[in-house]
Amino acid sequence: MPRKKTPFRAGFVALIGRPNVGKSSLLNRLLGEHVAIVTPRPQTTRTRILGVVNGEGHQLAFFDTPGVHAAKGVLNRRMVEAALSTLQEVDAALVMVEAGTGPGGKVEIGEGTRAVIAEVARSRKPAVLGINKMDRVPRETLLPVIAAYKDLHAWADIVPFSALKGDNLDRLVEVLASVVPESEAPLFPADVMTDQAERQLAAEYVREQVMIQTRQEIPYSAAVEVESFDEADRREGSGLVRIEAIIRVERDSQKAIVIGKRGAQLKAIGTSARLRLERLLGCKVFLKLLVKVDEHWTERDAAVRRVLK
Ligand SMILES: Nc1nc2c(ncn2[C@@H]2O[C@H](COP(=O)(O)OP(=O)(O)OP(=O)(O)O)[C@@H](O)[C@H]2O)c(=O)[nH]1
Ligand SMILES: [Mg+2]
Repeated sequence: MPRKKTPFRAGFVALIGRPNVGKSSLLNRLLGEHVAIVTPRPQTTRTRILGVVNGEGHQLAFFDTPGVHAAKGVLNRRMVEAALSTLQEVDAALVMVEAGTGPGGKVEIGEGTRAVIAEVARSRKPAVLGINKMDRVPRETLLPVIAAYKDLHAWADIVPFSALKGDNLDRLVEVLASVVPESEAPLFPADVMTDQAERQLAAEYVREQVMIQTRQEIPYSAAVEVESFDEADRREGSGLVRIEAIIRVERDSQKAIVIGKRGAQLKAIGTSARLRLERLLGCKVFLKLLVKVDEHWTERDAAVRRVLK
């Protein structure tokens, strides 16, 4: 008897969860490219980011989303809306939480995480629970974490993994591929990896360094816009791309900090961002950065819309 062919499966999967649980790290790890910026701070991702993963018999189109939090201010509200509205457009959700227990081994599931799970339940989409950062905890502490989450929702499955180390990601992808629909054909051609244009990534790499290298409210007050992206001297695997970008902050005092003493801070931000960009573009990069004050832009609708476009 001829063996029945396993059907091809393809679908959109939302990566959703509280800020800082490792959603963007997972996307990058699965793609093997830095398409979503990652920092140790919460609220790093501001818009939805597509990343397409192709495997044997399946294609998973992930949407990385901003972390869901009790948002204050226009910018943060828009970020949370972007995350939650993504749930309506996908075939399945990967709800991400972090491994780990509180004092005395007690598993604490916060209000925020419960709210995310409630939204996922309301969407009625099949959901997998992903317990990330398993590299940080002894294996035996995973069981009580799984037990605590098990009854909170009718999960399609629960998978612990480490986006950082790559542990158990094969299993995660296998589970996700089993919950997306059968499909005649892939959703995207094989050469599509992300919707992030190089110009956008350039702005994001600069913002990543601002977030990593500055403190207090600056990471949340900064937006980066690429003014020019000149590739006239770019050659396949060599040459030069000239990029000019503006870092917008909300106050004069923030501008002074981002520039630093004799421009030292701005230089350090530029150097780190340039190195990542050179890796992405495969050529030398000349990166010019300017800092401008745009008073309270995170509170102004039109300014926020421009940044999130
Ligand atoms: N130890 C450990 N750290 C991780 C892992 N995955 C992510 N991280 C770290 O967690 C922090 C947050 O990672 P992100 O990927 O930016 O988290 P996110 O969920 O996208 O955060 P937002 O965009 O703010 O919602 C970074 O410092 C990562 O290096 C993991 O598997 N293990
Ligand atoms: Mg993120």
